[in-house]
Amino acid sequence: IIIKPAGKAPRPRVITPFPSPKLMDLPQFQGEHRESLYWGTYRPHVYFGIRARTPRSLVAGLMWIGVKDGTYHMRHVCQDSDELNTYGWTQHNGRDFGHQVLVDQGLKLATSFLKSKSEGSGYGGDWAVQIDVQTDKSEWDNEMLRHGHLFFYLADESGHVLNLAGDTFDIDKNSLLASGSRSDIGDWQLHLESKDVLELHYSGFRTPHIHNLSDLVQHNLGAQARKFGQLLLSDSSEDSPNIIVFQISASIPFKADIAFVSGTKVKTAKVEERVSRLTGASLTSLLQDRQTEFDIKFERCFNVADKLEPESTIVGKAAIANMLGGIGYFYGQSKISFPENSNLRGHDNFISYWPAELYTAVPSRPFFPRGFLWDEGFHQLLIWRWDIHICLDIIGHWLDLMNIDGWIPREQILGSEALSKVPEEFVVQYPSNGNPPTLFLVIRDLLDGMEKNKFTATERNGITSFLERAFVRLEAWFQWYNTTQKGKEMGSYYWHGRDNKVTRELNPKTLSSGLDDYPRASHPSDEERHLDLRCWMLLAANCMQSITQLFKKDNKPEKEYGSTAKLLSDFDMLNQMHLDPLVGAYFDFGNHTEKVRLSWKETRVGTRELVRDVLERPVSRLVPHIGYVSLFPFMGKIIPSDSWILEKQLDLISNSTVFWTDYGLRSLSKTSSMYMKRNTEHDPPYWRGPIWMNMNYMFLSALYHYSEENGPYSDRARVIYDDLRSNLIRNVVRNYHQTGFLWEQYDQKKGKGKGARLFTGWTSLVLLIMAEAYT
Ligand code: 6A9
Repeated sequence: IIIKPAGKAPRPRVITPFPSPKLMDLPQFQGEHRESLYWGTYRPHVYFGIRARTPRSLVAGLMWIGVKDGTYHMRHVCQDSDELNTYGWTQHNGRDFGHQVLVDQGLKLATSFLKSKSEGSGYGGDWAVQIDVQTDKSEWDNEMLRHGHLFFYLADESGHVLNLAGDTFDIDKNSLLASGSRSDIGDWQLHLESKDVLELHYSGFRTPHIHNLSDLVQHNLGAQARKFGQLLLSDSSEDSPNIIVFQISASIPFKADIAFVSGTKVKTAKVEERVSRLTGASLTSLLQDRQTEFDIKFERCFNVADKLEPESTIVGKAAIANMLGGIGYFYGQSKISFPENSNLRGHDNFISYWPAELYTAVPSRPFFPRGFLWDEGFHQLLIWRWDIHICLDIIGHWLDLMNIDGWIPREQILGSEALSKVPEEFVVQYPSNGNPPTLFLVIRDLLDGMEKNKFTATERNGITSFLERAFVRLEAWFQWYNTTQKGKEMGSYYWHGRDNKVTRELNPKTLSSGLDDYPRASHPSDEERHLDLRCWMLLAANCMQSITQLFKKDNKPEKEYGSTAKLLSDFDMLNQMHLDPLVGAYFDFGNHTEKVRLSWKETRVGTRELVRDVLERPVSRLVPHIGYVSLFPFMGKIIPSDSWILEKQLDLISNSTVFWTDYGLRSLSKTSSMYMKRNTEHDPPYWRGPIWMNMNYMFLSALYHYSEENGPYSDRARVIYDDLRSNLIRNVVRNYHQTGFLWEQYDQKKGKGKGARLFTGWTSLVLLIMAEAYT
């Protein structure tokens, strides 16, 4: 009998938080730590944006007018269609400094961000922005680029009124633009300084919706432009504005320094002193110091100085800078499919998760500016080496998103700004679906680092108390996979949630695996055994066992994880379940036929559709596609170093009709029947050929491991390792310099960057490849 508390409906399990103390309430995340990370460039979806790590923040951002094909365009939210030649952070330390370069046709902008806490500052300290505007030499007589127009805005998400300093501005006399007051930071002021002659205009708005700021400004400008044929804001404001936009116009080149100071009410606030420190020559020199510090820390963390050519070092720095500069803070509620087992993929069958914060690195600022669970594990492989406290803070946020069943939603779309970037049909998350538990990769690294004394005493304590509190959540997470994703046979697992009623997909997708359209059994069933998931489970079990040993908890759970780890690393059992000894390769198992194709059918009179045709009854068997999944046992370093099977893996890897290309290992063998096949009329191949950096990093890690092991194949592993490593680095570096971007994946034929550009999530692992720093 469930006893309901009077008047309250029971909360559905799926939206019930995991009932244990939150990681983010740990002392290490309070006090100085929390304050030091308060303000940041935590709005990665805009070209330049600032906010604080609080649900309803004061936010700042930048827009500018770009010129393309003889017309003006407003730039604000990162959009691929803007076709910037390049943009991204060349330096960023994740805390108090960043430098970004943006090239918009003939226009070149640089945005620098700096934080500083001085005597008198309010909570979180002060910050400054330096914006540098130039044109390319070739555009010096382009009339349209004679003047530059920047729009710097402040918006208060909690609706507080922002006070304009005046009706007109003469910043030579008075640098104050606006002021206000908030409970978190006290009174604040915004100042503008420049050596150049600036023309200043403004507009104020009152609205609760700040995610369509671009429209607001554009409408206002548009109205003016029609009236006066000019691109100037109207110098007007609605009553009690919570958004104010300052238009800064000047002839190019020019620089503008913006200083935000808080705690200004106090007598001893020394506002003038702080503003002058955060603008002009003083700001420039502070920025230079931080640049130097960034370079020194880069070398200290990654040790690449004598390993790399200068053009590779530039890419390595861009990789870590964009990873850190791509960290965002989000607040909101996920939409969860409900009822949980509903197969209706309608928009109304959802329930809201509890309101939650997420501090996370995003995979791609223009395309996927939000959190993704398995991407995060890869991100942290870089971030922990740079700043362990940021790393723990991010992982802590993710673990706090766990529900009472031990489930963490895979994709986090929190808040209206994040939501505005996602088509409706992709928003709802399914509680039956997982995603690879890559956070265990990081935890393994941290445990390993502690054993090898890589951390200072404080860092060590931080990691230990983190893991101590995380333990019950990690246990629940492990159990969630171990129970909900288990297969029919002992020691087998499969990704649940594949659709077995498809009529259009060539092969039903497995989004939860992270490998989306990577081909699996043609007919999803509970007989399936997914090799990748089994290997992830071994990683998780090993990790859980190590943590238990670390804390010497009572022996019972240790035995349990130990026995799961033992079961899953049993080589004979693995081979029995997944190896085809004739090919020497590992495969999924399931209900499968190779005789599936897409063909055009007349469905209604006059409409032709591409539908799935199954030409043969599927049978239970190994699923014969050689690709990334086949290499998981190798990647997991499960294969004994003297085994003939290891030799076979090296054969497959170095075989250019199977994995090998001059640009990295391709995701699916050319010999697979699904190689480069579309999944539907509208779904081009994704994980069916192209080269992905996260997996290549893992394979390099294994090659490196086997090259160091005693065994008959260590020399061969070394040779392959060296070739693969230099192929990957060369190709990513070449693409970066040719196109201005890191890419989501790389084409296996010519090495060309593909998919989302400015993908600075796991592609940034190229830096760890440069540094030869492996998990
Ligand atoms: C689609 C369309 C504006 C796909 O990097 C994030 C994920 C990976 O976790 C996954 O392994 N990417 C990989 O296969 C991108 C997923 C984007 C899904 C959202 C909505 C919006 O387009």
